[in-house]
Amino acid sequence: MKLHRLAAGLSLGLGLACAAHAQTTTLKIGYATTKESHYGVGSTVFCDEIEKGTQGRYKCQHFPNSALGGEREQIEAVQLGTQDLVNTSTGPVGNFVPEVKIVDIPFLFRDYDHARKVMDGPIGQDILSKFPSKGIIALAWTENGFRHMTNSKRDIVKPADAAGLKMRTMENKVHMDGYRTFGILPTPMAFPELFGALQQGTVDGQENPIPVILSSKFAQVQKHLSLTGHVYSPALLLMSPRVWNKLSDADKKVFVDAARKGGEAQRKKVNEDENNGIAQLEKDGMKVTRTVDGAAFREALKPAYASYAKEFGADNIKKITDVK
Ligand code: EAX
Repeated sequence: MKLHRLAAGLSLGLGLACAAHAQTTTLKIGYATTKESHYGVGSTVFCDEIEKGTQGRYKCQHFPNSALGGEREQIEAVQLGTQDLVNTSTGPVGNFVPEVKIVDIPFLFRDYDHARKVMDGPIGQDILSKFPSKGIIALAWTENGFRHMTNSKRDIVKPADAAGLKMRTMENKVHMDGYRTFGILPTPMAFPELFGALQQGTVDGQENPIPVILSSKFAQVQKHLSLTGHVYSPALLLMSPRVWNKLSDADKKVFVDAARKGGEAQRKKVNEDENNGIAQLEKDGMKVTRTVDGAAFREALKPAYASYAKEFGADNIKKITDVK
């Protein structure tokens, strides 16, 4: 009799385990930098939260270090449904959702507090609502950080120092138009190609937040770092509607809450990298120019601002700069 009961217990347990296993959906999440970077930290918190909040029915498989391609490629894959999630800077996003482009304007945000207030407030949340009609679900804002210039040739204090440098930029017209007013020769390039291009000298420099410069080890191929902080680079956790549309309302709430928690963790990591990263980059051999002539960069940018005002509306730009 005992054997019979044991067999019944085992088959029940096995059945439950299989049922549970059968219900587990593994989602592919990609991002540009390492699993230990700000994108990896934010993505890990998001993934832990959805696994917890769905009792293990959803979990992630990470693809760090641009394993699934550049950010534009990954956004396209999410739109097509061949990739489930991407944690990406807004760099290429404006090519899919034009309403995002306004937040890429150079010197638009005063500091991190201002930027985060805008993204978490009505302006930023309204931008997220523009994604579904373009076949992408924007779960939450995460964060890349304020961008600084690096190059192999010279210190940059004022625009004249940057003039003539061949600088890699993201595939982002708002950035490129702005950087041209500094006299820079902008060269748009997908992130995965950047380290090699810097190593071979195909470009003289690039611009990225400290967390990216750190985790991508740009100190190995760039001598000069100038803390220009010329652009705030927001980031987004984007999801494929293919997966989103299958979620129950309760699970949708779990995913959005998890993405917000991931964004908070990512911002915390950006803060840490901003506080400790510059000293680390100096230790790694970079020559850091801490004080740049911000007023001269803003002055140089004025012609681009005229076209930004025409494209986005001066009142819409003012709504962002007025956020206290
Ligand atoms: O999102 O392409 C870039 O320079 C981005 O800042 C990088 O991929 C991190």
